[in-house]
Amino acid sequence: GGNVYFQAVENLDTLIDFAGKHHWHAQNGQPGSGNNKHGANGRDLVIPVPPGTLIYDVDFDLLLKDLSEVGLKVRICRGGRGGKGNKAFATSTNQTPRYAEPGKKGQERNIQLELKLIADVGLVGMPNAGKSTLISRCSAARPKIADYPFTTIEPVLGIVELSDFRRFVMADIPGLIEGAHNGAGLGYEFLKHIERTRIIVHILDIMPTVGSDAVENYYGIRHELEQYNGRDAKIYKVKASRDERTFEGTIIVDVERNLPVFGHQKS
Ligand SMILES: Nc1nc2c(ncn2[C@@H]2O[C@H](COP(=O)(O)OP(=O)(O)OP(=O)(O)O)[C@@H](O)[C@H]2O)c(=O)[nH]1
Ligand SMILES: [Mg+2]
Repeated sequence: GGNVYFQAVENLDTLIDFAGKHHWHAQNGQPGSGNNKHGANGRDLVIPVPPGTLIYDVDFDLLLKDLSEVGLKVRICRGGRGGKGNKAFATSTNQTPRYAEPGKKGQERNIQLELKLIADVGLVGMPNAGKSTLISRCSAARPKIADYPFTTIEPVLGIVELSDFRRFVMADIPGLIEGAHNGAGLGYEFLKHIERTRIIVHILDIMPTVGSDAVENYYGIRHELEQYNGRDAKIYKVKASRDERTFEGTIIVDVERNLPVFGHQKS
């Protein structure tokens, strides 16, 4: 029978098609037959996954492969050997046996997929801060944007083209909430996506909803990131979002004074 592979391909950025349980098998090989025919090989099955997918063997709790780049491929199951043709069973007394071997059974395995996105820049922030809005303005990605928290429930990748033909990949990550590093919300699921981004951009709403404070939110998100994997806080940038200018000075000044780094404001 055929082998089963996973391969990282371009243009896939979620494992959404793999939600729940799936069962794949490669084409069966053909049994051997008379006329000294060895059974035909089954075709291989190659299952495309997004780059950044980690392939685990569930039963052995073992990482088989980190498909961290487009093109990388891992064989997870070997197909069974084809059946031998009748000649293989010939003896001195029986030159043309009427027996040919059926194919051998292929390998079976329980596999789990985990995605850790590969991006240059990861956008983090509280739910509803404006992350999806930003990625939709600077890339062709069109995640849903709405005025309520947890609009984005799956990470989204966008390619940002720069004027000199350089480009980088930006990841819009679902909103983080307090306790995310312990799994609050879908925290852990989301945080793992920024493990491999080179830069983390923190989107901060400086006029958050009543009962929420911008400076507290800023430190809250930083705390989650630090607790999660202790990434250097210095690389965080802050972008103020919302209609900053419409507010009478005080809030902005207050936020600016209380934040260590301040990126550019919306013009
Ligand atoms: N006025 C103003 N509104 C903004 C700005 N950025 C985003 N919004 C609005 O804020 C709301 C939330 O924006 P999203 O981009 O969906 O926020 P998000 O951070 O992706 O939210 P989640 O996916 O829920 O985590 C939407 O109604 C946007 O139109 C901004 O810079 N100024
Ligand atoms: Mg969003």
